[in-house]
Formats: sequence, C-alpha cells, structure tokens
Amino acid sequence: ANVSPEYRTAYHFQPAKYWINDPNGPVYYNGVYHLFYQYNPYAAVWGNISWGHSVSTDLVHWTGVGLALSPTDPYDIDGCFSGSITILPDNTPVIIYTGITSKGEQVQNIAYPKNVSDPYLREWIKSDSNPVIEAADGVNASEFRDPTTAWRGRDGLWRILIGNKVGLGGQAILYRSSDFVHWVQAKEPLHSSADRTGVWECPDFYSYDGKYVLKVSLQVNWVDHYMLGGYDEEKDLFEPSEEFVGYRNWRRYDHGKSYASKTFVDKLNGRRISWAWLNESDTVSDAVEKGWAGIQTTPRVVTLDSNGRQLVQWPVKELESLRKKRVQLHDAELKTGGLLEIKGIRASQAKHGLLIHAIASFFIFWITYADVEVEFEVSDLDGAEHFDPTWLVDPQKLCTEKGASVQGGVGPFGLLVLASEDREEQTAVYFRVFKDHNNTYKVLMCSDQTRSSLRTELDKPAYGGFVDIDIKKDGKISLRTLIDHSVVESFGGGGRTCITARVYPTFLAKSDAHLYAFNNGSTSAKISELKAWTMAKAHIG
Ligand code: DQQ
Repeated sequence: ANVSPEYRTAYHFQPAKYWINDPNGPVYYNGVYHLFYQYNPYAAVWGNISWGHSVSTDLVHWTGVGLALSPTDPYDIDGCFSGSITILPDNTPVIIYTGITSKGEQVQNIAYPKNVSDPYLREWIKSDSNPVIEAADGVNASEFRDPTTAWRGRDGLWRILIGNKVGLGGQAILYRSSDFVHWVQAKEPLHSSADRTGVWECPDFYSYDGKYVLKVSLQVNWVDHYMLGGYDEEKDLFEPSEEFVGYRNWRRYDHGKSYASKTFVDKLNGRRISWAWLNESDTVSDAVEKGWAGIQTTPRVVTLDSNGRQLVQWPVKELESLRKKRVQLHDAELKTGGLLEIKGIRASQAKHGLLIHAIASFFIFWITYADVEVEFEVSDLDGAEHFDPTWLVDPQKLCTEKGASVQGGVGPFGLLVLASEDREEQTAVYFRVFKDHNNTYKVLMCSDQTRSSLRTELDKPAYGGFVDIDIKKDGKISLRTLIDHSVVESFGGGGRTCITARVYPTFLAKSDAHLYAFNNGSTSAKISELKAWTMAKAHIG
C-alpha cells in the first residue's frame, strides 16, 4: 500500500523506471533539447551507473532514446559518472564525463555522437584517446570528477573544471586544451577552500555581464551552494566577492532536497536553464517495490537578481502550456486562524472554530498536480515577532521550531498542499515576518514536511530560507508552488528563495488532495491574488 502509482509525477521528469540521479550534459542542439542523467538500467537503487538520455522539443514532453553511455571499458568499467556537453566550433557536441576505472580511480573521458545528423544523437562513440585526463601525482584520484561544460579563453584554449577534495576542503581544478583531447592542468585551481566542505561535486561556472557564478554540490549537507564574484581571465582565478567569502556565506540554489544541479545555455531562447536531481524521501525498500527512484526539478531559468546579490530561478514558461482549468481569488482576507479551501462552489462557513472563506468557481478534484501562484499582502507589520540575529545562520532550524501551527505575529501564512480531507496529512509552505532590532524586517520561508505523511519511516524535515525582499516597501510576498504527486517545488519572492520537497502522503493511494490557504499569525493577512491551475499530464520518460 506504500507504493501507489499515484506517487509518479505528471510533469516532473522521470524515466519510465529505475534509479536516476544527477542531470548530465543538458544541451540544445539542432532544434532538440537533450537531457542525460545518471541512471541504473537494472534497478531502482544507485549502481551500474550509465547515462540515460531523453529528448524534447519543448522542455515539457520527453522521450527516452536509450543509453548514451554504459560502463564498458577499463577506463569506465565501474561507472560513467557525471559530466557535461560542449559544442565544438565545427558544431560537433562532445561529452566529457568521469569514468571509474577497475582500480576505483576517477578519470575523465570523452565521447562523440556516432552520427551528428541523427536528430536525437542516440549513439555515442567513446574516444580511443580515453582516458583523456588522469589525476596528477598528489591529486586525490578517488575524489576527482564531474567535468564542467568548457569555455574558451582569449588565447583560444578550452577550459574545464574538475571537482576535487584537498585536505578537508575542496577545489575546482582547471584544465586547458587546444583540441579537447590533450589537457594540461593549470598550476592553480580556479578556486579552492580550506573550509570543511569536503569534495566539490558537480561544479558549474558561468557569468552574467561580468559577474561570475561558481556553484558546487557538497556532501556535507547535500546542498548546492554558490558564490558570486569576479574572474581574472589572465590568471584564470575566481575571486568571490566579499559577502561570499567563507563557506558559511555561500548561498543555496534550493533549500530543500535538490542536488547536483547543472545549467546550460538555451541558444534558441537566449537563457540559462538549470536542472537538479530530487532524491527520494521514502525508503530503499519502497523504491525497490515501486520500481523507480529519483526525479528532476522542473527546468528553471536562472538569472541574476537586479540587486546583483543573488540568483533568481523560475520554471521555464513552456511549463505553463500544461495549465488547464483555473481557479482565481481576489482580495480574500485571511483572518487570524483563518483557513480557506481553494476549490469549488462553497459559501463562507465556520468549521472547527476556524473561519473559512471559500470563494469558488467550480468543484473538481484536481490538486494532486497543480500550479499555484499566490500573492500575500501584509499592510500591518507592527505585530511582527522579534528577530534574534543568531537565527540568521540556520533558517532550517527556525522553520523546525516554528512550524506552521506555531502561532506567530505576522505569519505564519501560506498554503497547505497535498492535504487529506481531514488535514491529518499536509505539507505547509509558508512565510513568517520578523522585526529586526534596527527596525528592518526579515522574511522567512518554510516548507514543513513533518505532517506530510502519517508514515514515520520517511524523511520529513522542515526546510527553510530567508527571502531577500523589502517587505516594508513592497507590502507583498509572492509564492509559486508546483505540486506534483510526490513533489512540492516552491518559489518565494519571485524565485529568490526556492525550496523543493519530496512527500509521500498515504491518502493519495485512495483519494485526491486538497489545497488550502491559512494564516496562523495574530495579524490578518490578505490574499491579493491567487491563481491555481490544474495541470495536464506531460509525456515524460
Ligand atoms: N553523483 C555522480 C558523481 C557525482 C555525484 C555519481 C553527485 O559523478 O559527484 O552518480 O550526486
């Protein structure tokens, strides 16, 4: 009963069956988007790591086209680990990936399409020159992986980064090449840190108008962190700007269960798009029984915030083509203790002592996969709880202590998604506003999974992050939540803070989900606008 088909996603990418993890080599080539991913072709657990491959013309509907890489040769016999694609000047795409050798060492290999005129690039030929990079003496060869997409310097040489561990910290080793086959290690890494970050997995490096982003995935907390800074092209060094110095000051792509993200440039639409792996929150035995494990985030456009201080992510607009019926609300007041069910035709009514205003247009069961955009208006900030500056370092802890049912001043208000009819199971995505000592305000965003399922053996944390907006000036906070069976992907403040969670409510096996807006603050809040769409099922696989 724990393995209902209802947990499979309707529009978040997953293959037809078995295990997936990191997105690999995303690229737009000759009219087709390609997504490769770490894949086990034999089981729903990590192992036999190969590159699965799916293609799409719209980033919404995907077709599996078989394995691009399998462990076949001495230089990758124990796994074809993560890597990237670069398009060479003669318009040939080349894969560079990490192979695990029979000795357990990590080396870098390349592969070319067998036939570039196959629109799906189904078959890939590994180079006779493999491995093209082996760890130099003194470099930790068992933590030496995940080559980036290459870029070319003014000297015409290709450059890539390889993630590595040095001491207890990590580094992004830089290599240069004139032909993509012969690579020379630079004297200095592009960047390194002696902080206890451990190995830097899946580095990613790119820029916006001279401002550079270095992203690394860290096993210390299974989170993707990034720094903003400058890149000295002469010296080939990345220097984080002051506010990003020290690993504690790096920012997060996503505060939830999202890892090993990778971006690519969509040449068709001139935008940078990111994918990331969403691991499971259920048990290994469930995965085996279900026959699948792991999904991807929605493809997100990544931009630099106008304040230059952080990245902003937003699902690609193509996803909106799946939006079907819409429910809309305007100026709905959420009084203290208020709970508002977003659904069909119901008049306002009081239930369990809670004030319910339900405004409606039609009644259908549909909230199992939906796209919800809501804007909360808070005009009165006087009642905001006092902010303790020590809370800044650990928003997740704050969300754990101040759950959705813990009464506050301004907030908590937000959405209850994937809720059972009796609300015994529910995932709360919400905000709380605090007043700092110097009369500025801090906005906390949480995704609280502690009540997402009655099952106790699941991973059900509360996640949290601060939202960098000026609530006093704006008077509004926006939230977009993509609900999709076993995933809740949320964007606060227009995508400034992202939190993605995996949830396994038991009721989904038998009945449909409900959606509510709530306010447990002592100050009333208003929904200035809410739009919720039922989604069509995408073709994924
Ligand atoms: N997953 C891959 C590695 C990478 C890790 C192996 C990150 O290449 O470092 O499946 O999730």
